[in-house]
Amino acid sequence: MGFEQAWLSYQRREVCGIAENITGIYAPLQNPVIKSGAEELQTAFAKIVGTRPVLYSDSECGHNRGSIRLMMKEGLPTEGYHIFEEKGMITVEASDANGILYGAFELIRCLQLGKNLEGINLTKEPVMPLRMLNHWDNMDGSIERGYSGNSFFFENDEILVNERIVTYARLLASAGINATVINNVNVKDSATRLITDQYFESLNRLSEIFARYGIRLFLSLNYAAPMELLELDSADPLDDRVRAWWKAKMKVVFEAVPNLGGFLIKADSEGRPGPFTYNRTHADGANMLAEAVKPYGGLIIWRCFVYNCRQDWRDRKTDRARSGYDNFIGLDGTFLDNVILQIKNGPMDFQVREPVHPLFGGLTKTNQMLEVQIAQEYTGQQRHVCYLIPMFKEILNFHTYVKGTDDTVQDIVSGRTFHQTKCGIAAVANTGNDENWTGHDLAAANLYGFGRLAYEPDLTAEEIAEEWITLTYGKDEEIRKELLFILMNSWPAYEKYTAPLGIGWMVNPNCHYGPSVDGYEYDRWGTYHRADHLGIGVDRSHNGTGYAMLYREPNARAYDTPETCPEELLLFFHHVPYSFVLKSGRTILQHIYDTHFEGVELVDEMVSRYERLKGKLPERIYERTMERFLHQKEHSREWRDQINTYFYRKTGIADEKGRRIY
Ligand code: GCW
Repeated sequence: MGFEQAWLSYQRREVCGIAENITGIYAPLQNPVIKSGAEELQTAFAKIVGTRPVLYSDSECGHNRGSIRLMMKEGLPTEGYHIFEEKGMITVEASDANGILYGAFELIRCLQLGKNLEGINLTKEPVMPLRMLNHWDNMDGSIERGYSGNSFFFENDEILVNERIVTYARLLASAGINATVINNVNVKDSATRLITDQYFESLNRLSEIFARYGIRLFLSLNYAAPMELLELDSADPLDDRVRAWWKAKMKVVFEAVPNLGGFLIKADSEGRPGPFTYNRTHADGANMLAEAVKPYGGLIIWRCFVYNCRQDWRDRKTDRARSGYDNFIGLDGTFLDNVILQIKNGPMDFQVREPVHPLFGGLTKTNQMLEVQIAQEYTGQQRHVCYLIPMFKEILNFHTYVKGTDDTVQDIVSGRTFHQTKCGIAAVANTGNDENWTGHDLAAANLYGFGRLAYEPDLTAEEIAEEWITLTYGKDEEIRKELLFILMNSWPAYEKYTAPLGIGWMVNPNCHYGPSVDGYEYDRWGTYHRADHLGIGVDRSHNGTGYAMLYREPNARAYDTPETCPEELLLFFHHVPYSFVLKSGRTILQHIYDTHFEGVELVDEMVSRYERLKGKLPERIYERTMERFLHQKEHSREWRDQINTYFYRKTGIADEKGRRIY
């Protein structure tokens, strides 16, 4: 067993009486999504309970003890479901097919978790309308920032349609994910041609598999496609020829691939083309495309990750953190209704700690989506364990003060604050063609967790982790306890032994892996820590770049002074002397030393806890995970020592506790 089915790798479990007695599943099987749900239940019962209920293509089974019925019922919330048991019969009802599918997977989850189905009565509805993955897969099979092998969507400029795609769709649906973008936002070469007839047939087949699991296929789009496909000499969004070209193009595309949900666009960012070339705004660009896809119900998801990547490190006025906000805030209210702005969780780039992006709470008249990254580009690249759901929860729970005092990022992207339905959450995916999907076995908790969080953000990070552990490894108290400890301590540990107090980066350029304190310090990417022998940090207060003032009160005021700034973000917002004293009574310098030693100790503790599972987990899985832990152990020491030594050499001040610093 190599966990080819991840958390759907069913094993026999002890189940309650009702589950054992199920012999029939009644459902309107003519609906392909409901059929998937019914078949999933059938397979799960066969493998978990050891019985194989018969499928009947009628949901009207009367009242049949020992049956499950899946039925449509009006009035329930979109993609939600109601499950209940009565006299030995289990009913899953929903107002749409996705709701039924999610209800079926919920029942399977109950089986896997060993829950008693007797008297079950459960109503759920997804909080985020769009629950989406963004793959950064290239058509040559490589994956940008991919840490679990190659793409399973593409190889040699061809689209792959095979069994793995089906398992992929099952995994996503079981976690509640309903949309996916399969190609990299950096659209180049053959990927530009995905909107030509060269690829329609395979795309259509792919989209049909996804559709059976309630997942909508999206593509990343090359903004300059009319030029790169050699059909026009411009991509000016206000040029009538360009607008007509896109309209005609979208007609062809949607006719050929009717299940397509729309497009994701990275424009004017890191060398990608965009409307700036023609002195047009991002609203001009997005709206042109939105008009073209509107007749087909298509969405345009436009990324706000726009900044100057040719900065001069000597320049202290330009602040990359400001750029997303500055580029988009003035456009609020000018986007068409089928445009969604997709905003990274923080203003920089998926660091282990960042403030929440100020566009959340800034924008009030625009559809918005949160972008997080489960590919651990800056958080250990799926070689270090780093369970990110606690971070995502902090982000979702951040108070923006855009409307009253209670309003959070979650309220905005769930559509509650501004009464929107075109919104949600996307994660840069962490999958590849590795046998276990995510390279590190424990990184699958981020994939599963992301979907669960998007559907039910009120679940705690612990609840999600526990669920994932039991689904994956079975019900065993020791496994649950040790893996839960590891997962829940992994993000705090990573934060402790890497860049301190919100400053971020300090990684090797390009690959973004491993410590290099000054790696980006004199580079063009706008990512500086400004450390000298006296102090460290970037002044983003009103005296500095003014970034802190982009937030609504009371956030702006709190961020603006070192004394009131949340300490975990202190160096992000302020340049302070090493002697600055934190609430703990420690100086910044001592805090850096201490946390770096603590981080490594925590890793050691995680590893020794994992060792206790030897003999309990399947050997191959135990060994391959252990291999990664051993690397993390060594590599966390490298981080600790490089960072501690750097600051020791800058300051000449020794560790109060006399520990070894090189
Ligand atoms: O910082 C960057 C990553 C790039 C990525 C980019 C983005 C897809 O290092 O690899 O490009 O973020 O989000 O567009």
